[in-house]
Amino acid sequence: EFNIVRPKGYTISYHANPEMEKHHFGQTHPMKPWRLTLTKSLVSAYGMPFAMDNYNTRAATYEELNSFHASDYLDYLGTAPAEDMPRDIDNPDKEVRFNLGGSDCPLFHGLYDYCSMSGGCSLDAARKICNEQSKIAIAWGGGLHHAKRSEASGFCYINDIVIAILQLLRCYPRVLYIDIDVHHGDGVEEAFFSTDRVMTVSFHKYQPEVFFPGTGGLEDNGPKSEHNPGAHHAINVPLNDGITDEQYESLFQNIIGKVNEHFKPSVIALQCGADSLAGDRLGRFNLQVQGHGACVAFCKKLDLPMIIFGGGGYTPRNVARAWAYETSIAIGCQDKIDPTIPQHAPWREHFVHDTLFPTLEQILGEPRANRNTQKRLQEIVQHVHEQLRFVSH
Ligand code: V1P
Ligand code: CA
Ligand code: ZN
Repeated sequence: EFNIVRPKGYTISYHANPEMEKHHFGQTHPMKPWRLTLTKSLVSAYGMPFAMDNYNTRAATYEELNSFHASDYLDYLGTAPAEDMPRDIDNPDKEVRFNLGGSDCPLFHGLYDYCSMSGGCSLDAARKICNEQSKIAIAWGGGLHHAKRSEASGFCYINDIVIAILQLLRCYPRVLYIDIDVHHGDGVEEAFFSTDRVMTVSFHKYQPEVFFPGTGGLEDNGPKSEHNPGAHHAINVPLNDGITDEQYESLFQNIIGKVNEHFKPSVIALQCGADSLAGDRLGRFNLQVQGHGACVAFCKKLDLPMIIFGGGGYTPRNVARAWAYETSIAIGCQDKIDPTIPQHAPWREHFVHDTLFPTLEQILGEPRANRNTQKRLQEIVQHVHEQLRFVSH
């Protein structure tokens, strides 16, 4: 039924590597690669693969990872032995190199393969956008925004987004990076601090010393040294607990609409971390599948080529709901989708409620208190507009 006629130039592609999903960070670790399997099975149960080009992606090569990451870091990542217990609990004194082996970034079996597969997934998506074989390329296995050139951070070892954007920069003059994960997209922001060809915009919960990673204040807009073309090209939207769909959508559309007018991107890289949804194990917001998806729909309306990445998301059933719905938005069949999860969907019972759009009451019982005042949200919009006066292409 979703085998709709696709006008030339509107191909949607779905990039995934089923081998990636078999890796485990450890029993108590929040990151569950299996959520990608759950997402794919829901996408398939809805028949969406008929409306897309579907690719089983390869692992990125060492040279490709090396386009961003330092050789000594990659070499260590490739040879560090897997540990069966997180180091800081088991034996706290053992040396930690490159922030590898702590509880956030454990050394698990097949780590290097997992990282290169995530990189390959996003890089394949970027190549399809570069050669114009896809208008929108979906890479739910990517979106690992915290990884630095020589350091793992916050469950991220390889920054597949930076690698994909470096590829886009070979073919497009300007890339707009948007990050709706509940965490600050610090690794991507830092990687492009000194260029005006990439603008980064992250929406996140901000509470330094309390909430990871603690960076991304409203006034942090890139180093303002005299000759830095990248100054003003980092936009941060720091939020408090409990933001609602209505507030988030209005903020997102206002800010991204203005950024689009000033920066005039040639391509969009959208990180869709699903930990900004209500009921996430790590997140603090009250977003529903509809509000999260509205961000994707708004970006699609800008009618630019786009890569859609995954990212965080620690309540797998809600991750699968959001990413399946967002896949339908990319295809353009969201209005035809049956809100009841198909009878034949694998793991149907896992969803608890049989709908794609559970209410806040169904997800949470009692919604989290909303600590975002309209006054503060207006101040944020005001500051962003002022920053954008420095940006004109
Ligand atoms: O808060 C921290 C560090 C550990 N403390 C010393 C500070 N880490 C967070 C990391 C969150 C990473 C999010 C990644 C992403 O943006 C992209 C994929 O979503 C953390 C948290 C937390 N509640 O913030 N680590 C853990 N929880 C954790 C819990 C159990 C086992 C291992 C890690
Ligand atoms: Ca974010
Ligand atoms: Zn996150």
